[in-house]
Amino acid sequence: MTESVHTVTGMTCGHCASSVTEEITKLDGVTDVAVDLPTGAVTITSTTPVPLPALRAAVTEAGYELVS
Ligand SMILES: [Cu+2]
Repeated sequence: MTESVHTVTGMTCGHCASSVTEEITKLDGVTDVAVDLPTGAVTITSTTPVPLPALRAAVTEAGYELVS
């Protein structure tokens, strides 16, 4: 298992968090996504490391921006 922490901007409520979670969960190998709304920290647990371009695309698809 791999765990990585990223920062997503633009999320303001639980609905935002669940949109981001839903899109990231669709990525290959992702088993868990945890969003900390106040900080925008997104912790992703996956069986293999998630490629950054794929992660960025998923966050963009949800309507937010991956900053790190
Ligand atoms: Cu929202």
